[in-house]
Formats: sequence, C-alpha cells, structure tokens
Amino acid sequence: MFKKILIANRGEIALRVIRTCREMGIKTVAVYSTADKDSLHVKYADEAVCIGPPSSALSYLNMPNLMAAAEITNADAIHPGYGFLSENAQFSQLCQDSGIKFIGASPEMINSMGDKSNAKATMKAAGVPCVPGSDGLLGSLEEGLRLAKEIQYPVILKATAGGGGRGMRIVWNDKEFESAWGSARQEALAAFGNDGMYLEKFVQEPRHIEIQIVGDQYGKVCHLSERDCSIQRRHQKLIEEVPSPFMTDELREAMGDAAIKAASAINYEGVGTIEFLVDKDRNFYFMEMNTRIQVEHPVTEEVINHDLIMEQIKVAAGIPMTGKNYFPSGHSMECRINAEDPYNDFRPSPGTITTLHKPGGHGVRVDTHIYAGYTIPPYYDSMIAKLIVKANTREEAITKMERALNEFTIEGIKTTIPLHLKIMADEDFRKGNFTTKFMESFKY
Ligand code: MV4
Repeated sequence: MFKKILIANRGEIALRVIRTCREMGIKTVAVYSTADKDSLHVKYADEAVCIGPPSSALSYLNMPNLMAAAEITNADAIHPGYGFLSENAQFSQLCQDSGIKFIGASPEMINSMGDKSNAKATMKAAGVPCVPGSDGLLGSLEEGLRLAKEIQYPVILKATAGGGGRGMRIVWNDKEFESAWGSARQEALAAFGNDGMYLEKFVQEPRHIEIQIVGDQYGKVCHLSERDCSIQRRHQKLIEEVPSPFMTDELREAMGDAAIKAASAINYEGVGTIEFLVDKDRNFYFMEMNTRIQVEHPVTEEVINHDLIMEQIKVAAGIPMTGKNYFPSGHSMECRINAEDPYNDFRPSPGTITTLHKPGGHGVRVDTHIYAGYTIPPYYDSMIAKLIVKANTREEAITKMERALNEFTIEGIKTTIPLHLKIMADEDFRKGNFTTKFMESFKY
C-alpha cells in the first residue's frame, strides 16, 4: 500500500481524499495556492506545500511545482481529485516517468477517451450502443451535409476534443448546416486547438444516466449501478440521484452490461464512469467516458455502502477486487451548493461566510470545506458544498433533502440553496418526470 499520497487538488474533494487516507493509515500531503492558505485541506493533511499564486494555471495546474512538492515530501502517489489535472495525459505521464503512482488513468487511456470520436469508435467496435452518425471525423462540409440528409435532421455536430458542450451545434436543416459547421469548428479550435468534428443524430429530450464502474489491474470490471444527472444547467450538474427515477431492472441490467463491456474492451483500471444518453423509449447510447472520480460519487457510496475513494486507492495499489456488481439499496440524492446568485444569472458570489449552520441527522451527509469565517476565494469553481441524503425511497429522500436544505444556513454570500428548495417542490421533479431540458423551462 502507498505510504504517502499527495493530493493535487483543493476544496471538498481534497478533504474527502484526506479522510479516506487517514482511515487507511496513509500519510497525506496537501498542496495549496496562496489564496488557499487558510483552507481546511491544509489543516487536515499531515503536511502542506504551497505551490504558487492564486491563479490555477500557476498553482493547481502547475505540473513542475506539483512534482517538486511530491519529491520533497517523498510521496509515492498523487491523487488528482476531479477537474484540474485529473484527466491530463501529460501529468499522468509525468507521474509515471517520476516513479510516482498517478491515482487515475494512464496517459494512453486519457488520450483515447479524451478524443470523443476515437472513444466512440472504440466503444462501437466493442459492441456498446452508440448514436448513429459519422464513422469518425467528418472530412468536409459536403460530407457532413450528405450524412445529415441520410440520417435525417435534427443532427448534432460535436468537437472531437470537446466536453462541457463546447464546440457542439444542433442542426435542424440543410440551411443551418454551413454556419453551424463554421462556428462549431471555430469554437473548437479556439477552445481546444483541434477543430475535428463528428456528427450524430440528435437525440431529443434525453436523460443523462451514467454508470459507475471500477476495474482492477487483473482485468476484472464491476459496475456500481447508475446515477441520473439530468438536472443540469449549461452542462453544469445541479442534482444527481440513484436510482434514476426512469430506471427499470431490465434497463439497469442492459446498461450495466454495456458499461462493463466498454471498460473491459479498453482494460480499464481504476474508477470510471460511462455516460449514456437515454431516450424516451429507453434506448441508450454511449456518450463519453470519464476517467476520474466524479463530483457526484457520494450518491453511489450511499446506496452501495462502500467508500469509492478507498476502492480507487486499493485498485491503484494493485489489490485485486473481490467485488461484484452492486445494485442500489435505498435512494440517495445530492444537491450541489454553489456560491452563486440564482436570481442574478448565477453570478459567482465569493466572500466571507459570516454564519454557518450545517444540516445533520439521520441520512444526511455534507461534503464541504467551508467553515464559519471562511472566505471563498474568487479564483476557483463556485461549488462550496455537496448536500447528500440517503433514505429508503425517493419520496423520503426528497422530504429529507427539503428538511436539510431548510436547516442549511450560509450567511454572507449568495448560494443556490433557494433554487434547490424550489426544485424539490416542483411537481414534475417529484414525479421523476424530467429530462436534460428540465432547467431550460424551470421557473423559480
Ligand atoms: C447529445 C445530445 C443529443 N443527441 N448527443 C452534451 C454534452 C456532451 N457530453 C454531449 N451532450 C449531448 N449530446 C446526441 N446525439 C444532447 C446532449 C446534451 C446534454 C447531454 C447530457 C446532459 C445535458 C445535456 C444538455 C444539452 C445537450
């Protein structure tokens, strides 16, 4: 087992990893920017190293400084958390070259799944259902037009280097195609330095349902059931839950099989997520694979009663999995609490937390790094807490979430708590009647 892990991250996920390391008897090294010197991850870790000024590019993304911090503290592994360098092939390679275990995917895996067109081709070849569309990248505008006519509008143009919805255009007819093609390519080139595009039939009003998987170094892959992440706004997830209210036993079986097929085909090691689009008839299609621990992993932990960070560290250390496929027991839901003003276009609301009362009680979990008197810096992601509930049924989970949201008092800044309360009260939400378009028309 590792003796010392450096956590190349900040905020709640840095704390989350430190807590599991402590339970495993593994020493921890926190890294921090000057803006984070008063952060809890710095206090909770065994050691802490300042890695640069506030700007992420100069601190949490600063590979030479991170490697230097790992070397001077004699860390034998690096946990990247999510975001930052968690899916950076160059950093994964750098760790490998320095003899430090990167607790995440190999550089080859990151590259092959990071190129979406390539990832799709790999999954299609493995027998994982994919949305009909181009075989690989489009060679020209004309080829795109021809194919769109063939598979019939609406279609969606996607940047192969894309993610988070950037470089993506829905096209409804021939007339729109040329300008969509031009602007998507331009956006992709500016954002990713790669304007490769592929085309798919546009699945209307889909649900976003993902399958958590874990693979060990000996070729064993298990699935840990699904998470429904359809409640999102501008590609930022707001609420995640398991089971999906749209799930059936047959669909879970089929999606779980497909996810295992997907991960097995690439000899995947570690924790990962296969994202699917699910249409109204419960057809499902591979969308992307995430090669990291995700923000929403706690809802899975709650319904399978396992620590996923512990599983991740164990498989990274070469311990064989004894596991099986897990099916959800009870219902878990997570609300992401952001320091944003939902009544002012979700404008970030950094500042000092003057009063803080965190909810508690049976079935309530709060993963957060905030404390009374803490100042949220303006430089990073605005998520400040994850409120997670676990109950026997979805109805009870919603009741508990409402109770916990009402208990949660954060003064001094604006948060998305009032928005979550409105969603919990919404009739369609309560019925489980929602798709990825829910937030587009939600009035609050
Ligand atoms: C799609 C789609 C409909 N049809 N692909 C959004 C981000 C990127 N991961 C892929 N995305 C989508 N791909 C086809 N063929 C709809 C979306 C999409 C979406 C997917 C999941 C969650 C929220 C979304 C919001 C808008 C569009």
